[in-house]
Amino acid sequence: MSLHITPPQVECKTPLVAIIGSGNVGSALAQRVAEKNLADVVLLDIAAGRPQGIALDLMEARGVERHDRKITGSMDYADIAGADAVVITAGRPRTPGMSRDDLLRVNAEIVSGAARQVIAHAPDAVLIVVTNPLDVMTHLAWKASGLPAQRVIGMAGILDSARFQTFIAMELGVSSVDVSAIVLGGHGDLMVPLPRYSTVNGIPITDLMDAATIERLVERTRNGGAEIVELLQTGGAFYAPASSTYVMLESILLNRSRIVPAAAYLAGQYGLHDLFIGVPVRLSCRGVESILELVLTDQERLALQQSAQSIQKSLSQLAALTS
Ligand code: A3D
Repeated sequence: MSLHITPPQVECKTPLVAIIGSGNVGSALAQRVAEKNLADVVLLDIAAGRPQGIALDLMEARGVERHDRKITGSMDYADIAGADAVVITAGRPRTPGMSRDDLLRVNAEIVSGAARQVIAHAPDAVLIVVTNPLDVMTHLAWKASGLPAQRVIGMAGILDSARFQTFIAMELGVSSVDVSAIVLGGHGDLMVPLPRYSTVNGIPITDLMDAATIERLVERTRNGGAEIVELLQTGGAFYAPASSTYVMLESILLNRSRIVPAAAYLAGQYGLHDLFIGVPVRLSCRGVESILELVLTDQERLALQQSAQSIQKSLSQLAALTS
């Protein structure tokens, strides 16, 4: 032996993302975070062997994918210590015919339990919630964790907007890259796609398509999750949800200040109080740096209020179920 490479004497701190739930969304997200070299990843699950197996599989791809991120799998929350961001994907996905609200009770317990563990082991992390029903689960995670509202955010708006963006691009036969779309409101049937604020390279889609075509794309967007559930039959979407969550993580960990729609806590903005709902936010290392209040028409404002009422109803239902 003529050459000797000395192992590093001091471990440097690399950003760490903990993902609670190593199912379809969690494992796709872990792959994206690691392969884009954003952060090391801890995958946590209650299913014995699954987080460890996914982590080892992803580790074995490192040489091929040419990155140095460490991916570990665990069933022990102690291993998320030091996480800069934690993503909760733990829960049950929808099955055909099941509404997001059917998931309410079963996922409420899972998410609240996870949020309590997060605060115990990674108290400085920004918390992103993905589990459905999204807006209600984000509210529960905030309550259970006791974190400032700024540091708890729900992922849905980027995904819903990405679906709208895709359908607009497909309809017009243009590149998705040139389409910018925005969807506000809760992640449910009453979500609020905003055609007036959706553009193709700056041109509002209201100048490019007639009202009936836009309404058809809006409906397909509202039904975007269910369309994939019907096709897959054994679970929900996970690639686009993982990509969307990645955008949030990147803006937080790299302090990029991206303006994205996400479920944030409202205290009077848009005339709404004490609930999490999808609005445009500026995401920085501190979480939600600020909330942007778009100028809405009466119709758009009403649609947002109806979406908010449906979230409030689920919150009250849940309170009644658990009292
Ligand atoms: P799935 O592949 O079933 O993964 C869920 C994982 O959570 C499984 O591996 C379970 O073992 C694990 N799990 C269950 N309970 C616990 C617990 N107490 N602690 C830790 N892990 C646990 O589902 P999925 O990855 O397809 O979806 C996960 C969640 O995200 C579901 O609630 C979906 O409805 C939701 N989801 C939301 C969006 C949004 O846009 C908001 C998109 C896609 C999925």
